[in-house]
Amino acid sequence: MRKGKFLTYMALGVVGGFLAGGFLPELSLKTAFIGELFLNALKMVVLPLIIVSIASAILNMKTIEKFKSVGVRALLYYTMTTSIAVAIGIITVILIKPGVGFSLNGDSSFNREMSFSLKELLTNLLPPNLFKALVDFNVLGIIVATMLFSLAVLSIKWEEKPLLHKLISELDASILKLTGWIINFAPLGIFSLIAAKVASIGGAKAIVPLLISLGKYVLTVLLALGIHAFLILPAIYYFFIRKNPYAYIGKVKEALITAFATASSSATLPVTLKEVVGSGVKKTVAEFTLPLGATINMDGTALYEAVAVIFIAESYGINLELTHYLIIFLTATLAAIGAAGIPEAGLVTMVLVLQSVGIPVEGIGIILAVDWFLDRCRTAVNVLGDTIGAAVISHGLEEVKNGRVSP
Ligand code: DAS
Repeated sequence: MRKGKFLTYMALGVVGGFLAGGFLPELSLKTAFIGELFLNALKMVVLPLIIVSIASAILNMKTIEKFKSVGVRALLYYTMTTSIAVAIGIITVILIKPGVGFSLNGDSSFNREMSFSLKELLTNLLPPNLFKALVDFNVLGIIVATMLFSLAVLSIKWEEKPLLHKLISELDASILKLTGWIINFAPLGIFSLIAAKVASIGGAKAIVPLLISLGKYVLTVLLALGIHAFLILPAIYYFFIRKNPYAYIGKVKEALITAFATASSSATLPVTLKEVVGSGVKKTVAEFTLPLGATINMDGTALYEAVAVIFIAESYGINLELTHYLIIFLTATLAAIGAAGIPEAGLVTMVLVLQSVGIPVEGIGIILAVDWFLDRCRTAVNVLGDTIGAAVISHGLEEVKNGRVSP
């Protein structure tokens, strides 16, 4: 569906959802199954999306040597910055509490007793039964298994095996195509979810409190994204490169604007590549790290998923404990690694984070009204993280090459 039309339909879905939920509550509740269908479609595609997204990122490293020389550095750097982003998000939403005071009715069958044992977490790293890992949504085990299998394929020089290369490339393309179809369904799904949600929380009289709560939520996300984008990432750039980070950000501003306009890190890639290389980052490093980053380095998405999930919990009146925050921290970081660089990918993978702590997935219905806007903001932060990552990794490799630091 064309971008402009999609946006129009999304706006119609949001406005229509509020009006229908406010003034036709019975009908809205009767047609809630349409929204359920949309959520089921998101749940259906989220694991295949995560698997092919990570596999293609690793396989596009071409050789195991490249993985060892640059890939490991990049993965460690991306994990560090994404974890920091999630921490920023969690701290910001805990301090502001945008969802507190606004009560969502509905069956929040929230499992309070959540065990977070480090031992269990580590044993889940290598799932003894892959099918059970998929059924149990063991995100960590699925991601580790995907990485290991992908590295094995990388090590047998898959690029020289046309059949295998074609199979994997086509699989990646088809899952992204399916995800795109589901996202095209979003305006109708959003209409139904918002209408049912507004109807279930009191109809017309609930619209204003919901909009106020959403306003606080948007400000919370923007504040957290702003802290990460304009304080943390520049500080990381300066820490490694000792140059003015804001001068560098000025050189890549076209990529950030394109990311906001397209809501897609992958679609922005050509602009990102041109500007990063134009800023002086080595071409070979940029051509390696930027496509990788566009797929697995999503600081904005990870931060956003943590804030959104905690906001939904607050809106349900769910009091999270430390264990839940730890699980949200981990799954938001991992889910973002699996999100693809396409519009609304963060909405798809957020299903995992909600399910990891037993928060009702239909709670997504209250944030859909503003997700089309926040998707743009988080995509711009994702791309900023990729550009800074490329510069830092390139600088680090130069330092190793010049013998100033040990490899
Ligand atoms: N739109 C995604 C991207 O392209 C981010 C997201 O959906 O969270 O980076």
